[in-house]
Formats: sequence, structure tokens, C-alpha cells
Amino acid sequence: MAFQLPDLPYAFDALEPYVDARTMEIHHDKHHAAYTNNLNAAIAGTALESQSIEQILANVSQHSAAIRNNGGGYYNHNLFWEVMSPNGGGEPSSQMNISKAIDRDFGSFDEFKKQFSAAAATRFGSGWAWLCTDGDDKLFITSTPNQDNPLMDIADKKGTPVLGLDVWEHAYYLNYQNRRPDYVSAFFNVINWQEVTRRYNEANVGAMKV
Ligand code: MN3
Repeated sequence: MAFQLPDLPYAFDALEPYVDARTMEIHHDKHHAAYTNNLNAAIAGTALESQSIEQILANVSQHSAAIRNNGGGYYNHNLFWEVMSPNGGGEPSSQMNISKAIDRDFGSFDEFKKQFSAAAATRFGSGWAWLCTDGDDKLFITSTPNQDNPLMDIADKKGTPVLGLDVWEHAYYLNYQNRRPDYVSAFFNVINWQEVTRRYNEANVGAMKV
């Protein structure tokens, strides 16, 4: 069963003015499609065809560079589209577990925003910034190069991503050119906190402490 490119959950222009329609179209239809097709080509005829993407990433040190790069690219963009929404942005409702956990683990939403933005701004070259949970309810921020992510056994800090931000130039260059910090700031206007808290709850079943 080959991996499928998911449809975007909104129109290409739905996140304007924060993310422009042309960027969304190329990013989804070209970049994400290529990761998906290249992943399928890399696992064709192997036992990995019957594994989930999470299983493949958890043992990625045993696989080829093509599987690491394209498997990561496939998973990361699946998450990325879902953690943005035209109805998103602002701070998570204080009723959401993710809001309570952010206050507990970072002190305040503003402090979380500062640390996440710094992780995104300082990731050298191409990569991702992540808000993750460790499976024992705790949140942490990390970043990864290229299409790596914290599910991979080769990651410096391993965990389950609940929010991710693509800081490859292909994600922002048409609209923001070299101004990555402006793109990172704009991202906070489209974060889908309903989805982030859903992922946080799902990753901590049986371990929730908030
Ligand atoms: Mn990308």
C-alpha cells in the first residue's frame, strides 16, 4: 500500500496574507508530492511497504538516505498542513490541555512563543522547529535539519511532534525572501490549536498530568 499525498484541508489562498496561495500550491502540489512519490519509490518491493510512516521513521538509521529524506518530508508536511488553519492563530483557549501544559512547562504563552521562534530563526539552513511531547506529558522545543524529525531514532531529542514549522526557504521565500523571522511571526496567526491539543492529548494517553 503506497503512501498517499493528502489533500490540503483548506484552499491554497486560505492562509493569506500570512502564507500566500502560490507558495501553498507549489509547496503541496510539487514539494510534498515529490517527497511522497520518492518515498514510495524508495520502499517499493521491500518489507517497509507494510509499515506505518511512524514505524519507518523510528528505525530510520537502518534505512537509506532516500527513505530518511523523503519519509521525513512525507510525515512532516502531513503534520504541517494540519497544524495550520484559516480559523487558527492567537493563543490556545485556557480550557485546552495544551494551554495548561505550555504554562506549566514554559511559564507563559509569551515565553513559549519566544523560545519556539528562536528555535525556528536559528536553525541554520533548511529544517524544522518543533514543539514536542515526551510521552510522559512534558513539552519541549527542538529543531532538526533537512527533513529529519523527533520521531527518528537519529534525532538529538526524541519525542512526538505536536506542532511543527517548516523553515526551508521553499516555505516562505516568494513572500518573505530572506526575512525568516517575519514568516515565523506570521505563522502564529494560523496555528490550529485544536489540532495541536488533539495531538498532545493523543500522545499522552494514560500519562496526562495537566
Ligand atoms: Mn516544505
